[in-house]
Amino acid sequence: MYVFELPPDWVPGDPMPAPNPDRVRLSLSYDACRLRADINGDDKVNMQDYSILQSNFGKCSTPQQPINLPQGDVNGDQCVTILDFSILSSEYNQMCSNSGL
Ligand SMILES: [Ca+2]
Ligand SMILES: [Ca+2]
Repeated sequence: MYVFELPPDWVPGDPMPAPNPDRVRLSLSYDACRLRADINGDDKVNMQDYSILQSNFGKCSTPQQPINLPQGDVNGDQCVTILDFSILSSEYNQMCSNSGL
């Protein structure tokens, strides 16, 4: 997420200043450290996520049963395949922390 800071002498009613590259800073937010393969949403990629993916492996969305991230579709193609497993493998044992960035 980018944050645009206003000049210190700007007052409400003034036209919005053009973005000044010196005043743009990168702000790390919760979303910036979100793990793609965190299937159950606990900010960690571990055996629990693996189990969910494994139990749905090979399934694709049907009108009756959609397949999304909570079922293990990490890359969003509506099927649980080796592609999802490879993303999970690359993030395995990682965790997302809000502090200390
Ligand atoms: Ca998880
Ligand atoms: Ca998928």
